Amino acid sequence: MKVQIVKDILSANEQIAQENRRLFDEKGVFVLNIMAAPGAGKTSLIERTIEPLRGRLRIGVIEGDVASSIDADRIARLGIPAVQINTGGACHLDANMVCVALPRLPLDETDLLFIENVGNLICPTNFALGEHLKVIVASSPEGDDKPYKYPGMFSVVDVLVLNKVDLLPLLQFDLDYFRRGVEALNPDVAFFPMSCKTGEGVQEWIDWLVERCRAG
Ligand SMILES: Nc1nc2c(ncn2[C@@H]2O[C@H](COP(=O)(O)OP(=O)(O)O)[C@@H](O)[C@H]2O)c(=O)[nH]1
Ligand SMILES: [Mg+2]
Repeated sequence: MKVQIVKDILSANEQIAQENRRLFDEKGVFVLNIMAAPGAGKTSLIERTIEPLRGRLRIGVIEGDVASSIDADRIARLGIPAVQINTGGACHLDANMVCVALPRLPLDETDLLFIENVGNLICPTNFALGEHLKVIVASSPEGDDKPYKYPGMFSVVDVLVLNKVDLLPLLQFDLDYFRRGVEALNPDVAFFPMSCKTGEGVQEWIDWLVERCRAG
C-alpha cells in the first residue's frame, strides 16, 4: 500500500512535468535542471554561462532554495529575469513548484532557462521538472568517491560538470577513479571539467550548450 502511495505522488509529478515540458516546447525555451550538493557551484555555473551568452541567447533563471533570495538576487544583479522558489524545508523542487513560478518569467522572450535545484544529491533525482537536460555539478572538494556513493544521481544526468578543478593540486582527488565511477554508471554523459573561478573549461561548456540549445 505504501509503495502505491509513493508511485502516485511520482506519477502526479510526472504529469505536471509533462505539462511544463509542453509549455517549454511551445514557447521554444530550452531548459536545464541544475543539481548538486550545497556549495558545489550551481549558481556560479549559471553566472559563468550568462556572461558569454549575453546578446546571443535570452536567459531566465528559477532558483530553488529552502530559504532566502540570495541566489535570485545574484542573478538579478546581472540583469537577468530570476524567480526564487523557497521550498520551506523540502529538499528538492517538484514540477508543481516550477509550474507556479513560470508565469513570473517572460517565457515568450526566453531561449534558455536554468532551474537551480535545492542543494541535495538524492531527492531531486526522482522529480522531473519538465527539463530538456539534467545537469549535475560535482566539485573536487566533495571527493572522488561521489559517483560510487550517489549512483542514482550520477546515472540519470545528461551532463556532468566537475567544478573547482583549480583546487585539484591541493586535494587528494583521483580523477581516473572518479571517471571510472561515472563511466560504469553513465558512459554517455557529457563531461566538463571546469573552474568557475578561473574560467578553465567554460568555453567548451558554452560551445556544447549553444549547439544543444539550437538542436532543441
Ligand atoms: N575555488 C573555487 N571556488 C568556487 C568555484 N566555483 C564556485 N566556487 C565557490 O564555491 C562557493 C559556492 O558556490 P555557489 O555557486 O554559491 O554554489 P551553489 O550552492 O552550488 O550554488 C562560493 O564561495 C564560490 O565562490 C571554483 O571553480 N573554484
Ligand atoms: Mg546556489
